[in-house]
Amino acid sequence: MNLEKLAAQVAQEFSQNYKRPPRWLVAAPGRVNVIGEHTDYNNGYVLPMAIEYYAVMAADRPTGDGAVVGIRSTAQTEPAHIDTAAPITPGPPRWSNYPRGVAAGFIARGLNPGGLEVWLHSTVPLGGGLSSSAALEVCTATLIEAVTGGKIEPVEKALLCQKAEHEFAGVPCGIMDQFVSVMGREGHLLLLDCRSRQTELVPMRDPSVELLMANTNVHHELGSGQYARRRAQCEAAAKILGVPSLREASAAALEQAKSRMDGEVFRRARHVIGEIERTVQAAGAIRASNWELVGRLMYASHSSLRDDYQVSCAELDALVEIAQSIGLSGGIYGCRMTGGGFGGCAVALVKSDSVAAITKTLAADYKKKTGREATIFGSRPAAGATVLKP
Ligand code: GAF
Repeated sequence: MNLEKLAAQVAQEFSQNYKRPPRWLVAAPGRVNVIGEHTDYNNGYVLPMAIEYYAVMAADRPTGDGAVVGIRSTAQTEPAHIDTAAPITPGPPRWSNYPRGVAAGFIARGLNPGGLEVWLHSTVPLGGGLSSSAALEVCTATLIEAVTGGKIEPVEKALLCQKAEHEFAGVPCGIMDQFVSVMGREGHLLLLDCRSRQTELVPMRDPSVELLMANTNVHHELGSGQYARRRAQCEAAAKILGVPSLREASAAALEQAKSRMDGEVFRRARHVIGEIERTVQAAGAIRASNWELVGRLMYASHSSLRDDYQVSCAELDALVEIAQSIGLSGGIYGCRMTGGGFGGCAVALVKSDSVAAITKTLAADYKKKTGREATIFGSRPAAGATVLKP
């Protein structure tokens, strides 16, 4: 569903629930990462794009007095109540911690939204590795900007949302998801240097290729501790190598330090160093429309995430294996897991005229291999967060 249609639907849902039209309407997209996985918190490069799946919020002031932001959602049975007149702390329900953390960040900057009635509808699949949580954070931030009239710089806005995830959701994530949800641009991928925080838009408008997402429908969960463990292992490797982060490390230096490192820590670092290199190469290959090279880099990324970083799972591996067996003759250039891992989605670079056939084979073979249903969908590169009303 395109954003205008979705926004009209969410406005209508607000009207049905609150018996008046919304005063504000805002949206923030999810993302798919084309390549550069688990590199953001190592100061490396990432190459994601915003997708045409969004968290949308419709809002108005409450009819009575009060400083509570009440959020009701299509996907959650329990509403969120955030009292903006008192210090905001993490609390139930769990999903409310994303908007809570963002509201706290704005209030700390002197931008208090006051009381609101909010209707939330998100089309970003939850737990699909497509940044449903960053979309929710950035959507909340965009709403508070609209309500207070206090626009903050895009980089600051993304960092505020990342902080909310660290401090309220307890996930020590990097900066990729929030940056692309804020700064995505239609028709472009976002090459983000996570050390300098500089961004470069990489056009992706060739009509002969598309990105397809395939959701394993295995729920991914970053709060489980595996993510934090990987991050700590990378920091341990950097320490042994005597560099501030793995961005400053080379494959040769890592090889030399092998005997001084735990085997698992070595493999984690080998993934990150290789993946940073692959990401830079992929950006160049996309600029040159060298789709075969992009595809090879995506497969290499997946193998490294599966074997060295160990964040894949049997279902993601199954999707990539099926993609490989369909091959270039069937229209697939490359495929890899995307996002944090342990479930969620794979992303494939495919020939546009093969999408229908690929979707059919991928779904059927995935069912045969795993007994599960895959959800397969495409997206063009979308724009970042927007205010749709007023
Ligand atoms: C999750 C995190 F939120 C990102 O910051 C990033 O580290 C990603 O996993 C892995 O590349 O989406």
